[in-house]
Amino acid sequence: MKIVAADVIVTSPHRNFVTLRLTTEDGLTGLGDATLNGRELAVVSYLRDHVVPLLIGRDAHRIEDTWQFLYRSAYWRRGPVTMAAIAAVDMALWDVKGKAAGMPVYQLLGGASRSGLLAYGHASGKELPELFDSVREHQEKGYQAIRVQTGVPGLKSIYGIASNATFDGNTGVRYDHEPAQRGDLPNEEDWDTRSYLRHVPTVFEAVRHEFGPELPLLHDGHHRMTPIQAARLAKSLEPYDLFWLEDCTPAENQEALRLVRQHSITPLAIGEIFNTVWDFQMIIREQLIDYVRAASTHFGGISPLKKVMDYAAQYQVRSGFHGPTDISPVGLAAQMHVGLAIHNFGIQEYMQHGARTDEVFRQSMTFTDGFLHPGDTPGLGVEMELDEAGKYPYQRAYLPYNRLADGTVHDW
Ligand code: GCO
Ligand code: MG
Repeated sequence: MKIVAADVIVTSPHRNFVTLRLTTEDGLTGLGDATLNGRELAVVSYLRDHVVPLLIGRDAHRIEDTWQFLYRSAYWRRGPVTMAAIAAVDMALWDVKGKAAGMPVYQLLGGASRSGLLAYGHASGKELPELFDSVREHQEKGYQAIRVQTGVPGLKSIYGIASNATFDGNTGVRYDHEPAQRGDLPNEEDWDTRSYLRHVPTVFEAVRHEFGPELPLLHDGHHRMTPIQAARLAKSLEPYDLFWLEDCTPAENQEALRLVRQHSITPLAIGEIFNTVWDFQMIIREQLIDYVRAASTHFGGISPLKKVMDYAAQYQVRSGFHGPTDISPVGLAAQMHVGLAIHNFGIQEYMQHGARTDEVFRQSMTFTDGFLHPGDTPGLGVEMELDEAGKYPYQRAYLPYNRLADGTVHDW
């Protein structure tokens, strides 16, 4: 089943998405997500200029061989641009294979291990009343697990707060909580770790007091702490029984997690900016994390996601795949198929795309009573409306950055 066309489609219904669309000689199509938030066009070039010529004429059935060929023949390993490009090819090939077999991709991965995927959404508010409203809104939409982010006294703008959110009156969906700003230059935010460390435990105490002990709560540290600061935060949050504390230290310093573990039993999740199975090797083997935060899109696709989870299963480490709105509906579908099939599923992040995005990407997935299901349409269950996509040309967008009070650039 030869690949006869490979098109790279860029569209920006609410934010930029990069999608690879493969067509085979018998007319089957497959989609793959190649979106790298804030650096989208680098992946477009990697695909168009370097990968597409290698795909034409290849057998679409040979997923593993194509993955290994793209990874090894490039010689230059890893990195988000390379791995997003390979991810898109891998997902598109699984999509094609599912369609050829007449089965949803999760069937090809071993079949369903559960009836649905527990999802968590992003509640946020600058102050407590706003945050409580946001938690309630999420509960009304069915969410049974909720991530909590708040403002910090003295800081004007901080990661994870829906200050720029827009509200879709038709669907009741709030979207674009995510930090990417359309425009010519990135937004500058401010940061003060001491103030953050003092404030966050008081927020979780208030949330537990308001919503009780049952509701699973999550929090994202977004790589901003030193090892000892992260250990302090993880320890101080223990009374509030978090489902997980995410990205408490910078992703490059994996050994930092040893120190956090020595001090705390708060479960840890990491890996949304990791690119390969190898990035997880040591921290899974030493049981320094509890949840794998990899995304299908920045991690080389479905094939490596399944591999890392099979490895993690030996250490009772579970999945918590990265599902913000900058993962397209195609990337999200890829994660849902893996999550449904593996035994060691934990939770799926699900922020919800806006109505315009849903018109560009028609999806078979469902979200019912807090549980996701990818649907039973053959392949990934996502089709792209090309005319709709064509209405929204690329718009330059940057992620923000932080400075400390003395002007030093800091992780945001
Ligand atoms: C998350 C992530 C996102 C990232 C975003 C950057 O936990 O969902 O931290 O919010 O900031 O994906 O593009
Ligand atoms: Mg995160």
